Amino acid sequence: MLTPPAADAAYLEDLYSRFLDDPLSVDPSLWPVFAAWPDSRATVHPVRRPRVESGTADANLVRRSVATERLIAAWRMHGHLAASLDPIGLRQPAGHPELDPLTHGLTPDDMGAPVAVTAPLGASAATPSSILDRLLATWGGAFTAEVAHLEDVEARDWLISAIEGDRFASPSNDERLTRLDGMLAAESVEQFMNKRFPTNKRFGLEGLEAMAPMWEAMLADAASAGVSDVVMAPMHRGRLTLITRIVGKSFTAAFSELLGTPQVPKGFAASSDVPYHLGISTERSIGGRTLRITMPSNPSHVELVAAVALGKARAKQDLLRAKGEVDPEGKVLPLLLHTDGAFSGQGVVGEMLQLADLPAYSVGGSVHVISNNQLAFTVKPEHGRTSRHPSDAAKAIGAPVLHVQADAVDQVVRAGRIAMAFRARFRRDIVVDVVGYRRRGHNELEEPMFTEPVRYTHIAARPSSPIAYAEDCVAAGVIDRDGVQSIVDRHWVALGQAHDAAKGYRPNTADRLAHRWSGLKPRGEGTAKPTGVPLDRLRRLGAATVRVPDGFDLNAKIARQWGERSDSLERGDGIGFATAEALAFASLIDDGYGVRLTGQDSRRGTFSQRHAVVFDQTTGDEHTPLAALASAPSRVTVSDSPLTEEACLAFEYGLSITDPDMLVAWEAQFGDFVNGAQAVIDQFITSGDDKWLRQSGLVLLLPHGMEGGGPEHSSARPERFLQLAAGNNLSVLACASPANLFHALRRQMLRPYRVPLVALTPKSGLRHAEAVSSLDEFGPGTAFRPVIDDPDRTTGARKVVLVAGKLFFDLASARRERGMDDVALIRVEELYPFPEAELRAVLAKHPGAELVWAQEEPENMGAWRYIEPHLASLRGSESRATYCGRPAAPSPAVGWGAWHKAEHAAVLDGAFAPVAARRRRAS
Ligand SMILES: Cc1ncc(C[n+]2csc(CCOP(=O)(O)OP(=O)(O)O)c2C)c(N)n1
Repeated sequence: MLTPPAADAAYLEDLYSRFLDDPLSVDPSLWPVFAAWPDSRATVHPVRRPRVESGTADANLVRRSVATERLIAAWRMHGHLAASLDPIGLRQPAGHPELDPLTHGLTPDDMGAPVAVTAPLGASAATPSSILDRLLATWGGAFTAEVAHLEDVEARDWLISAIEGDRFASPSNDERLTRLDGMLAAESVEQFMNKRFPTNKRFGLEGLEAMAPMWEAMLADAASAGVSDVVMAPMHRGRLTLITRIVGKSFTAAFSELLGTPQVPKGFAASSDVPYHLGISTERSIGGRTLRITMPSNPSHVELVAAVALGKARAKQDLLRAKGEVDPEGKVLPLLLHTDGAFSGQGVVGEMLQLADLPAYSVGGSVHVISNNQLAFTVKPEHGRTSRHPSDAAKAIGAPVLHVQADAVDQVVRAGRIAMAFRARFRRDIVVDVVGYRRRGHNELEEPMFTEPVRYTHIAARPSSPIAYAEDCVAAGVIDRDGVQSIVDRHWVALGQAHDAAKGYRPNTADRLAHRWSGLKPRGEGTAKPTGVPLDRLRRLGAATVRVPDGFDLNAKIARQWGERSDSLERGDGIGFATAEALAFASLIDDGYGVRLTGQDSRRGTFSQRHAVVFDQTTGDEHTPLAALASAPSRVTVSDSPLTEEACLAFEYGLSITDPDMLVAWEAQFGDFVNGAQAVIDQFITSGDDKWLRQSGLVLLLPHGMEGGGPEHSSARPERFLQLAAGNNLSVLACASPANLFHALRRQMLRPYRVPLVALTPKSGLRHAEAVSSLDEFGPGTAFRPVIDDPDRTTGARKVVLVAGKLFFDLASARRERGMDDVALIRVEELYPFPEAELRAVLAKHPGAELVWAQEEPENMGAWRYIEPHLASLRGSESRATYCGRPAAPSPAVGWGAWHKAEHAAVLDGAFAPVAARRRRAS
């Protein structure tokens, strides 16, 4: 290699640096000399193309150099298509024409000739041939990456430099020994399981054991970078190794779970979950530092838990922020584990990735690791996705992707370490795709030869990944065979001992309400602190919700709306839903709680009712009046959300199970759209405490009501929530009283436990003249009223109509029109828990009255089928309640306005008609 001559070194250095900046600025005869100099300053320095006359020697040099530049760029962009990622070797790399020197006009004769380019680090000479060798070694082997799509040039060049500069590529013997130990430990766990738990599903790690030393190295790097909390999103693959060896659960506890022993004291009521869904929180000491590792429990539904983990990470960061931590993102790391079929297949992954850089959701970047065994149960990649790699969705957010072949153990660890270093430096998402195989079936009970005979014949003939690595280590003199055997023996002895101990292992406490939650009680125990607030405080807080900085150019319509709010507070009556909600939030913040509200258009409010964030009409500056009440900025968030329900709701759930002192509310744009997150509702929100003993006080605000909006702007499907309600797992409300919504929101924080609240919220009711409360109803001594008696007919009614939500106002006006004051209209504001005592007391005041349940929804929807048995048990079979509402229908609402009106009129008529007439109509 040419090096600068001793004489005139400074002059040459100067020329060299000018050459690096612009080759045209130096004599072309120096290009080959300078091109071969080692350049520590830049590996990807742009070299502008010189203008020279064609046909000369210089012209050939330029042609070769330009072509070589293209070749280098092509490898940095498409090298992943040439990499050997399949350890079995059955899936050949796709290749790409631009990886071929000939495509760029480089002939065999050119390959040994000098070129004037800044060669990749490690190229032995500045010739196309040496450069190609280096490109092949760095991008086309067992490790490769996709970085060309990064817009951030510094981040891209850092990665190229790490890759071409062989960062973390030379482990010491001690490091290799540690890795070998991790590999053999993983293999021992799997084999032990095979022997002792042959019929348990375990979703083995075999074929991807290199993940174990990679995870361990990643945690070590996190600890040494100052991370104190790692929030891990788990996955099913390799779960037992992950939770024991990496997260730190004892093998005794893990085996006890696998033996089917309940992990709660005798007599404890909870529905529980299968062992491979159970999360854990541990503290590990790594390299002299303590790392808290949190792994939330997860349902079978793949990938949902990743968004939950993100929400947890954000909550932890926000709590640190509120305590004055200047770099909470440096302290809390989301490490999200995925599997290949799930990552490419599940839509929630794309939704979750899109949260990465949004102010209300960002966590300073997540490290994603995909366990890619190239099969999803029995589905092969060619049937499971169109994209080249399972990781391709991550490129949409500009995340770099490192691909690595799983049998190249040191490269796998290297990939994990580069990802950690990248996140630590750039605070952005990065993906590691570990491509291996699955030694057995999807779980250990199924036969892979049914669908993958060729692949599995090859797999059966291969040594396991840990054994192959052990052989490498023996060959390299890192350890001898006896040493390997003694590692294996040590693991087997430990596993055997843990298994013996597991047989007698009985936890005497349930894992719940720890740490930040220790002041809370189990669900349903104890009563709420008073939710009423002194009236002068309410007026003060109400004023704060409409305060803007001096000189703020407030929109005139909002100013008018806010003026009405101020007037109503001053007068002490006419307080509508928007003000009630603002008072609930403001008073909770004033009490010291955090408040977070997100949803599509939630800052303004779908119905232009909220204006929790206002915008200066001249400058566009935004202002959040509630924030002024907060003890720290991170305790109040009002944010619009992306147009997703599933990932957003999962994220908010993650926040809600982490910070019990934050009212976390998510609002559907219309309640109808909440079903996009049905899996989150089923698997986490309604059942999480029952399965995993993790409480959530999440609030779902779901605009609901049949107002002619058609099938998808009418119903939040209350029937579904009511079907999911059991064991006090939820509150389901349909408030017609603004004061009641105020109390319900406050109750979420003021009761001694947390349960989710599903509130059907008004649409037209937001501006309904009668949908108002007086200030007194918010004051001291007032509380949430599950049932509101009829002030106009308190006793002796001929008929009692029970109703939830805004239909009450329509019925009240229909009653006035008809002059039927012998009918009592009772509002059932809380549908679940069923307010049995309150209803019994009210009904007792109308002995012998005909009882009607009125609803707007079709008979197979709404609350009827849920509430009818409850009413039957209240009244006995003699005087069962009858139904008044729309007939059963497949779709919740009609589309034509005229039909809607006719249906609505029929519901109102029916409520006041004699029973027989209503029966006639129904038939
Ligand atoms: C949403 C959802 N659909 C289907 C399943 C059933 N299921 C569990 S694992 C699995 C295959 C997952 O394949 P992959 O993501 O590649 O992970 P691997 O098991 O191969 O490691 C399927 C279909 C599920 N758990 N969740």
